[in-house]
Amino acid sequence: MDEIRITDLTVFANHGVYEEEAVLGQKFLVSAVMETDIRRPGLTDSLDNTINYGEVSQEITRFLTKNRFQLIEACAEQLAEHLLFTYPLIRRITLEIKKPWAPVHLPLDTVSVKITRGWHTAFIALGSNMGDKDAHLLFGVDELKKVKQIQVEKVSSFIRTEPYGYTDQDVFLNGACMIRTTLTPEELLDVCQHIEAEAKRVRKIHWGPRTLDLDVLFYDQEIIATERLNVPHPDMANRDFVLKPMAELAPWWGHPVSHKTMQQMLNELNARGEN
Ligand code: A4P
Ligand code: MG
Repeated sequence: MDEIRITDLTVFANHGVYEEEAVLGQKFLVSAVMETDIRRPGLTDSLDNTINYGEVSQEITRFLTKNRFQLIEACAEQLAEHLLFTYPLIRRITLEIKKPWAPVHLPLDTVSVKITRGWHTAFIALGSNMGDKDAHLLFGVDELKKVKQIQVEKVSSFIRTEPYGYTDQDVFLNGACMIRTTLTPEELLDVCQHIEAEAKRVRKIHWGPRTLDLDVLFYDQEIIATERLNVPHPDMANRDFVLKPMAELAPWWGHPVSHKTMQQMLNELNARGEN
């Protein structure tokens, strides 16, 4: 990916754990490597198509002088997020914040933190088989939209599907959405579970117990297997209620393990069904 770089921008600000640092202030050096597509501004020679590094430098200065943090870790984390939200053309940013002459009573040059943050593409499955299923799925999408770190890019059609697995239950309404997020996979799961809990609470009042199911289907091309999280969501090769919405949203999307596209996986499942 192409890069625009700002190196060692000096900002005088008041971050630090010690009272003296807050009162006296000190110098911070900020470097940013912004990953962005330079092809278009390169060909058009127009500032409208790119990230204005002068503006970004002003914004970094404004952000670091307006806010006060104890840790340079917090400075970096929150500045990175702020820049990603403010400049949509930044896909990924590596930020380094150096503190020259940090007060540790030893002769060091600088201490610094360096982080890389960016936008990730993820897919969330939506499912409901109780009460006003349409309303439940729409509630799920609306709640995802409310999260600052999530941009819902596409929502599939909602389709009626026969229950899979435990079949002695009502038909499902299923769908999926494609999102852009700065959240980690675990944080995204937390959001999904929080929304499920909210939906449950709402339903207790209006439509009885349960059910909104939000599953993380994909997170970029990552393969995750932890106690809490399995991504890509296992068993999707056998589930048309996952593959149909996925093939509608992103038929070209590749499964990171099998390397088959969503359209291919759906075709194969349909072919098996016809045998
Ligand atoms: N978990 C692990 N990986 C993930 C992930 N990628 N996304 C863990 C979300 N959660 C993940 O989930 C149980 C646990 O899975 C969580 O604690 C989480 O840490 P849950 O939502 O509490 O329960 P669940 O979804 O009912 O269970 P499970 O095992 O995930 O069931 P499935 O596989 O999701 O199946 N038939 C049709 N037609 N349509 C459906 O939507 N859904 C199910 C549920 C069965 N049959 C269906 C449908
Ligand atoms: Mg689930």
